Amino acid sequence: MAKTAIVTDSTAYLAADVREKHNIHMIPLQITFGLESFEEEREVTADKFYAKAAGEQPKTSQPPIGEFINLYKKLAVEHDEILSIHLSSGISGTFSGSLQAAKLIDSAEVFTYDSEISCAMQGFYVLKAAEMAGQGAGAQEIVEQLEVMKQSMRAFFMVEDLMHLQRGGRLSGAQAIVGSMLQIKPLLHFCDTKIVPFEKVRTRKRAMSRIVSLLEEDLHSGNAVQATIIHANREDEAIQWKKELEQKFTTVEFDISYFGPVIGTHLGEGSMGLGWVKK
Ligand code: MYR
Repeated sequence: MAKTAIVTDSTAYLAADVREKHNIHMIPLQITFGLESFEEEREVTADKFYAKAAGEQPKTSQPPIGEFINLYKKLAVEHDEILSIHLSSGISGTFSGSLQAAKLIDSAEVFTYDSEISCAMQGFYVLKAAEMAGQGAGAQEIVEQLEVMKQSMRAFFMVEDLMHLQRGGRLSGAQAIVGSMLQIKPLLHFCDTKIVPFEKVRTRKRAMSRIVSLLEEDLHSGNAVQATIIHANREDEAIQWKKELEQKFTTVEFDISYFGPVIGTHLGEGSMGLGWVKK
């Protein structure tokens, strides 16, 4: 039986007790306000972040490579393999940092996995990996299972103001809609590791109902799915949406998660999304 350690970063937004229960190790990305930097989830959490960000524009950065090296070395003492699962390589240098650090470790084999997404959907992969590692699976076997999951992983989200994504340079393929951008709320999704507009939608209500119809389409193809609503400081709205979704889709298991400080910096307060994966 292999002894495999599971590592992720803070943007999976897995609560500390969940990480502890499943032996998941977390490396934080960083948030900078002025000259002060904070480790996400350890020193700055979503509850205080949005109020602070309203007054001062934060910046984000990937974890320093030393963080990966130190953690991998520590885990290598008691594990044969390490599987490090990160937010999409198309929006952050975090995955590339983990890859570089992996090459410097020789006392255990380090596998790195590009989730090609982020937030609760990255968390789906991490929890699956931790479950399999707990049953003695090796990293290669786990990665094969994550690749199967990737085929049914979908997430759509909308922002209140595209300026945050534009300013951070994380919106790709937007040229086509740039002229009318101010009047619309484009539905966004990931394509080939990057965030691109999926469809132009005029209002928040229509964007949310379009997401619901996309989920419905997937259910018609016979998939039993687990789904998560993700919100940027809009908990009441998320709870209300969850109630409506649960009434409409009685076979789907819904959960609520959040866009934490790093992702919230790039999406802005009020953003909302729904992601799902085949069970
Ligand atoms: C860094 O500084 O390396 C972090 C950059 C993070 C960019 C985040 C862009 C928005 C991601 C939206 C994820 C939505 C998942 C459903």
